[in-house]
Amino acid sequence: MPETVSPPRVEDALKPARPPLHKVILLNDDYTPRNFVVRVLKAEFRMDEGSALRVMMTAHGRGSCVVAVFTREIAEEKATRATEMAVKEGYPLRFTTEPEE
Ligand code: TYC
Repeated sequence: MPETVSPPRVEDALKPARPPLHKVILLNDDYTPRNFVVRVLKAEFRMDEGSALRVMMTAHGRGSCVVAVFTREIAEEKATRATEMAVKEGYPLRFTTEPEE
């Protein structure tokens, strides 16, 4: 099939660049109860029970799981708030962020 290459549109040069996105990553540990991880995911990331369970079990099995992507500021804020919920309860549960490739 012949490849179609369109010239860049003039409007594209005038559009603001999209901000780079950052991943919020859930880290596994041996001590935080599964139901607490699910509760944090639902509270901070507005996940339903099924999605929260799936993300929690993925981190549990693989060591970590991407929860969601946001702009850097929002990703850091959510990772900090979610980690603080765990700190308050004395659990080692941690969330980190990293730029999306
Ligand atoms: N591994 C924990 C347990 O067996 C549960 C857990 C899952 C903790 C995912 C953190 O990101 C996590 N109680």
